[in-house]
Amino acid sequence: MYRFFTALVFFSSTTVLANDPVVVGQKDKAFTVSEVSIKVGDTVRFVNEDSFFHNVFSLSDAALFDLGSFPQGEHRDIQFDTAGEVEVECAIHPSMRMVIHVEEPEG
Ligand SMILES: [Cu+2]
Repeated sequence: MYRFFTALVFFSSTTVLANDPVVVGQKDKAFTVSEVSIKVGDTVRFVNEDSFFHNVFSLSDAALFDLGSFPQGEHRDIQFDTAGEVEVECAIHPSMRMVIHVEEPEG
């Protein structure tokens, strides 16, 4: 029973990560998740759910980027091509931080 459950979870999460963006919200001046694990090649979508602007940027070696600032309801996508740990921040709200673990694909 336990084996079956594990296999099911693995299958569904792999399917989602391979095809669809991993969604991370920005709500109440915070990222909706503090950490997320993805595979190399996956895309993360940042969605602004607040009524004011947010920004998304990272100074990490594995992914150096600045997606700019955007208002409520808008989103920005970014694909991760290098394995490593990516610290993501918002330039407007310094307390907003989260970490993306970009892992090598298995097998
Ligand atoms: Cu912000």
